[in-house]
Amino acid sequence: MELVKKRAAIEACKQIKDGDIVGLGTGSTAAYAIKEIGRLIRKEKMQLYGVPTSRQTYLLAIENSIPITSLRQHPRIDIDIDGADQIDENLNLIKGGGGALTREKIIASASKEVIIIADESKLVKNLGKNYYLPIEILEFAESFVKTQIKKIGGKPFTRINKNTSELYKTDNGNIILDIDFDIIYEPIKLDSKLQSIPGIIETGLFIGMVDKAYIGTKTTVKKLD
Ligand code: A5P
Repeated sequence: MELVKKRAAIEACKQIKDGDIVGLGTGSTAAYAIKEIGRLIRKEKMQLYGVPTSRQTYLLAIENSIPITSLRQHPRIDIDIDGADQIDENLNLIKGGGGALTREKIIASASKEVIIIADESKLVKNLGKNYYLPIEILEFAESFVKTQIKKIGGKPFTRINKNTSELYKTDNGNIILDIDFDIIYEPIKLDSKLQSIPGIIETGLFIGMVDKAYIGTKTTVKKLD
């Protein structure tokens, strides 16, 4: 599995050009891309700057000698390479398993090209089956948001930090709800319903944002456009 993720990441990194500002995704697959970007800088002498999507990614980028920049300095990112939790046949995604969905969505939206890297277990016919949809919300609004979500057919669970058994907090100081919607047949409709609930900061539905996906299999890397 690790080799499969690594292969997909290395293949995707071939799309990076000298001088690029690169969005750095979060998660175990994106970590392989970050290591490869570090190698491109050190060994291939490419001049690249990274915009991290989480604190965890920021630390990994520093460890791999990637010069860090920000959206303030570079509002337009050339290429974003990130992982996903589920990918449907239209390259719509569920993201947020690692809790970084809000910054990940901002970086993806600010990027000229978005490339998703994953192993083939992430490919699904419909989003939502066997994976709860993460959303980032204000802790203040927790009970209100949960009530509204139940009204539209979801079962929300507040994410707990497994290490501390306390509420899981995002890099932005907010909390995450993981919602069981069963199969999400109409992701666009669901996303707009969720976006209209006050207190929800961002949803893990990434719709129409992805240009390409590199899917690692045991034998090859499939490229989906
Ligand atoms: C982070 O918030 C997520 O969106 C990740 O991109 C996602 O969880 C993928 O992680 P893995 O590559 O570790 O499966």
